[in-house]
Amino acid sequence: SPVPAPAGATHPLAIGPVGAPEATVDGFVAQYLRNLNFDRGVTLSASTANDRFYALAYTVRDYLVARWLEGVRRYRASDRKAVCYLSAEYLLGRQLDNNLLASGLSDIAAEALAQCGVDIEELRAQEVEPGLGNGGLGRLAACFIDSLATMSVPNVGYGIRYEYGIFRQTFEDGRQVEQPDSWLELGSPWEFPHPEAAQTISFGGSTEKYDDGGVTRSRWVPAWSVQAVPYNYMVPGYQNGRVNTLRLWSSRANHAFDLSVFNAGDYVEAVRAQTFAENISKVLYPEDSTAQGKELRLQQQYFFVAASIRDFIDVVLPEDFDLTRLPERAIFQLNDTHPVIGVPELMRILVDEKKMEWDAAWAVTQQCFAYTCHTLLPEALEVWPIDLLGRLLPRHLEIIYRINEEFLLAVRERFGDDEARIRDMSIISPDGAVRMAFLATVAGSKVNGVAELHSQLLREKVLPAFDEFFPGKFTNVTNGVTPRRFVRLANPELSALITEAIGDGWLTDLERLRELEPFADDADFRTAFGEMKAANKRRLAATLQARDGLTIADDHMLDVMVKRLHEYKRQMLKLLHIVTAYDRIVSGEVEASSVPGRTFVFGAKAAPGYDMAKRIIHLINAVGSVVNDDPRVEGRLKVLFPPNYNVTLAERIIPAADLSEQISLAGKEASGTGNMKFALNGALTVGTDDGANVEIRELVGDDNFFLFGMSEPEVEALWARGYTPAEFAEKDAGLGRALDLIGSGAFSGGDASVFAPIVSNLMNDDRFMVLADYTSYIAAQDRVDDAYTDTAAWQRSAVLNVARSGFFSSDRSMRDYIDRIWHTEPLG
Ligand code: F58
Repeated sequence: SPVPAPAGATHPLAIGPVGAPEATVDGFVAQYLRNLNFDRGVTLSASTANDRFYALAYTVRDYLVARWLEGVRRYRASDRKAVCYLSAEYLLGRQLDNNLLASGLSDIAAEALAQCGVDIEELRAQEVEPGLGNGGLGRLAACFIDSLATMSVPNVGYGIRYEYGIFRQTFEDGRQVEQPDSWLELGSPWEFPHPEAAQTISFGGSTEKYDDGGVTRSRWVPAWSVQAVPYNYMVPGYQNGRVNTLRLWSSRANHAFDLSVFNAGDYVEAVRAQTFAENISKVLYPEDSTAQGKELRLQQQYFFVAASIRDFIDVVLPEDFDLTRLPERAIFQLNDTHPVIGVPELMRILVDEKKMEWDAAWAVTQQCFAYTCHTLLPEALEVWPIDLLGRLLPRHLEIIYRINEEFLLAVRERFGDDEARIRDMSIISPDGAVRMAFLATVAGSKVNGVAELHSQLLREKVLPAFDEFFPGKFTNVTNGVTPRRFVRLANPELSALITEAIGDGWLTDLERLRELEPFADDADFRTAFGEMKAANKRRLAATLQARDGLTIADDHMLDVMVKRLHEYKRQMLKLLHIVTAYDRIVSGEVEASSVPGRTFVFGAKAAPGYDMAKRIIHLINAVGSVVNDDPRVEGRLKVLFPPNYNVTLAERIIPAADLSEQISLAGKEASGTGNMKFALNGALTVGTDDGANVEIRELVGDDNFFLFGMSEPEVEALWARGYTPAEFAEKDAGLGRALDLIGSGAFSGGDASVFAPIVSNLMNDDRFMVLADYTSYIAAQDRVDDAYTDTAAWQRSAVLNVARSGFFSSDRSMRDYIDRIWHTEPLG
């Protein structure tokens, strides 16, 4: 934050931020060399690639800083409401190109570095992406803050600066091995640490009542505390001169605390305490869809949320701000339940510290929070055992009890003493755990799902009693993705084609892609489009060659499934298709030479403790090595599984894809956002009616989408009738053979035991109904093969996918949140 000039400062430069360097090639060169010399302490000729990358990042930063500081100053002088986005994850991806693009410096930087004889490609490769998220949820947060900056909406993204982000995946004998992601090893040029602005965050202890001038009040007497050190990151809008802030917290030992132990003479204990404190922000939990009640996780959640709320109240808002008016200045958006402990924290601040009446505090709190739910899987809904929560945050537990008491009283007033209903709606579950989604729903001014179908199911199936009790509280905001990163940066060729056809402006008004529709019938445009795809495939081929030694054939259709490995996403269904295609060739049912060439690309990390997911990863690799090496296949089918799928790799793979696999069991994928990125890059989707696939299909049209599988009501009906997967294996001979091949050891050197658990799980349990959707999936894939032979028709569909996917910009998502949930305005 900008420090006001000391009283008595008379130099004109001391008043505001110092201006940015001149935005010319010469200006850039000078600043770049200055940074190399003064910041890295090296000359160009003696510099390492890391020095050169750092100096470049610092130079880009230098251009953005003045706008950033000016924006912060203007925001503070205004009385605008800010969006405080609370998210335990931000999956940012590399920053260099994004920041160059946002600041309009891409061409200047390229020319400047060329004049210095520096290879910008080499420097790009130096950047380690901050993988501070698991998957969709974390990437969504990153897209949202990009959009808010681009729309000039005041926003602070709050989160955790994990020292280790999502693990680095390697394969050993086809099995996943996790390595720590030490992304900070060479430093991180984009961050601004502020150790002097650390906050004290307390834990444990007990509560007590005390007499406050005749009023009995409660207060928390914590047992231990840590420091939360803010690290600021700039979030530049796209060429609009706006720069918002992402503030991530890092934990550090509390010096006062240390000292007492030092004085007691226990040096080792003091150091241990320090390590303990620093553990809080040490590592991102890699579970992507199960909520584990781990104490450290709750510590992380409270740590960042408490620091963030305090930061906004004490640092961002003016001193002595009247907190009854907090809703006019802040909306705390809860990205899933991870930050929900912020609800009792704000109550504690208002009631215990600011001595507000409970009802007044509750009115403020309810207006200040809104909650986004990202799942439907019951195992992903967070609950915290009351003993754990009470031990770590005793005062918060008391506050939660009181919130629940008053809420249930209101339920009784409305519905009478309907005990079953009371039990179903209680924030405290019958087995003694705090249901965080319930707490968020009771406290939030709005609750939203992330796609139409998901929001509907959330209302009708997961929280129907709450929907009835709080009419109008539930709403939908369909997810979106930032076109700056996922079209402009990831796919410059497509971007150039679009701009040539419809002019610029579409990058900040993505619905304008509609104007491309007529070009779908323009043969020249389609040819150019095909050349774009081919160029992107070559670029991907070069990346995979250099990165993993993998090769892709030019003339193959690229069929891509990239996302976290989870049974509900059904990578197994994709594998069964591949095994079937392989079986058709080796059994002689089809001639290899008549099979259209296809390369299947997987990217997927499995949660380290998720056994079945890890087995499936092993199976993908095993099928890959057999299929790729079998001469009978004549190279018509190829399976590639580059390890360590991340944002950087996504940016290469998505623009090259022909076919996008979105094949979750209907009713399980909340939205998906990869599905949107593929459609925007001109891949056709083969998908179920699930999550945002439904909206994609509605927009691009049935002719340009390969739909298969049961609908959500059909899934429900089959469950209700009783699902016996083995029956499906009997009915479809192809399915039976594929399962036999896997189960008999054909992909494990004859050792049937390796993959037998997968087959037995499918035959006997199959929670996500892979076998029930197999026949329909294979039929859809046969339609895909047919369609791909008609290049003109395929490309027409691909162009229409691009033209009709403008809705999926995260700018539109932000507009929806702003209009229906946040009621904020841009700061012009
Ligand atoms: C994802 N959730 C949804 N959770 O699965 C996906 O459908 C949706 O598009 C996306 O959110 C954005 O709304 C998701 O990524 C996680 O990674 C959590 C991490 C922390 C533990 C619980 C899951």
